[in-house]
Amino acid sequence: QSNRGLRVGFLGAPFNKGQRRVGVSEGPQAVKDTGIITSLQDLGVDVKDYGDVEPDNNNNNKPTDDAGDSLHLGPNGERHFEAVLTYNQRLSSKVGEVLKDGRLCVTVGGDHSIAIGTIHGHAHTNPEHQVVVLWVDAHADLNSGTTSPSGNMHGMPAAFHITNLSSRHAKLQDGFPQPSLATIHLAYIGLRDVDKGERAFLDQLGIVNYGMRDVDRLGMREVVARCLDHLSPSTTRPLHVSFDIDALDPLEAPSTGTPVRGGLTLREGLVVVQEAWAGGHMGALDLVEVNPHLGTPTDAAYTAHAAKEIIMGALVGGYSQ
Ligand code: 6HN
Ligand code: MN
Ligand code: MN
Ligand code: MN
Repeated sequence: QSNRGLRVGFLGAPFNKGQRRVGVSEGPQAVKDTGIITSLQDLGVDVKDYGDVEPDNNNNNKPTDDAGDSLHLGPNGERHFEAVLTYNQRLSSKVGEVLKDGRLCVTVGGDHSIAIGTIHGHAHTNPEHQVVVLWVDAHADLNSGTTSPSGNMHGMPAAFHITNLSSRHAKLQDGFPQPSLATIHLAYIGLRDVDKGERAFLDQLGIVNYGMRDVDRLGMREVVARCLDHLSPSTTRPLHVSFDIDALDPLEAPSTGTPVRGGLTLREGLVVVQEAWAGGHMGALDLVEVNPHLGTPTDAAYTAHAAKEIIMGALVGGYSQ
């Protein structure tokens, strides 16, 4: 497979209000600082940088639970409910723009609440196509306001897209975000910190999910093969990969807000994205939760490098390994 002809659009989503830690809004710049765009161009990929979708107000990157900063809770205690949704509505349009330009859309976060907008944009740009989603994460991000232990909306984005769950969330006045996925259109890899309410949704709805024990028993090649077989991406079923860097073990990606030990090696993460690449039909990729403020500068650079490797693996497969 040659990279010639591959057209990619890069979007930064420096958004931090889906969680409480400073610095995740600097994720896009940290990943760009790895030289990823030049590296892709060197491999013959046509990359266009669309810049950042700027939040209206990131509070100058102050802690999002700072005293004096109004939380603007949603009807079920979702923190910064309206700020998260209005940002994602703009992000969704921008993702649509990139896709309409005929480019695979890579969105670098920012916290994982940005997947409300990226998946919405992907799903609604081609409404006759059914987007299918591979969610790679230590967490299921399937909470509703009522099941969430934290109120942080980065723990909720998947739930907005599932038709059977979206009614648990309030919407903006104009109905945003409209759900786009049946339960069979989503599969998880890497889970190891799932909340009680999320586990109940996974079980009740029968959502395909492979946790770390499954990876141990089956091996990653088998796990990803089963997920792709289930989702069966095609020309008319574009694949959306939403990759939370905390799917990787904290030894591989220390600079992230909700690290959970016992995670994927970088090699296992690469198996996921390289197999997704090999199958073709990837329409969009999210890479989220890189927080260069956490850990040492060495940790931050190491984490950004892991993010670069994952993105490159998804776009150009085993380009060097
Ligand atoms: N992420 N399940 C926890 C919560 O607060 O809902 C953690 C969510 C983490 C979200 O890592 O994208
Ligand atoms: Mn705030
Ligand atoms: Mn996570
Ligand atoms: Mn996540």
